[in-house]
Amino acid sequence: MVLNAVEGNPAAVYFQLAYEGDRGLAIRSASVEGAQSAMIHEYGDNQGKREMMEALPITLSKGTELAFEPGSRHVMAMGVSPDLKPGGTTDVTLTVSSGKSATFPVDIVAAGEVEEPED
Ligand SMILES: [Cu+2]
Repeated sequence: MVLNAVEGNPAAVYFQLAYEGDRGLAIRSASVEGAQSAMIHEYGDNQGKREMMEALPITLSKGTELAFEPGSRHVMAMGVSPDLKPGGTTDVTLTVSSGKSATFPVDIVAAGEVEEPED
């Protein structure tokens, strides 16, 4: 999770995901411990401008591997607590269409430690 250079602005969360379940499903929502809300974002074209938008449901089937990475899909965390500091960790939870969820820890880093796309 990369904190925003401006405290209180959204932070972006990046990770690799591999799905090995037999049943196909879709990621419905994300939440981040210590953030008031979270959304899954991807980049799309808006009248010739590349910008972030809410992602369509992400489908998973056995063997799916996905990268949440700068310039691509990511979890955007809004209302991040000042208690989340570089060097710490927090938990990300992904909830899927069946209602099941998976929670995993992510490292927290300061803005600028991961290359972000230009706005
Ligand atoms: Cu975003």
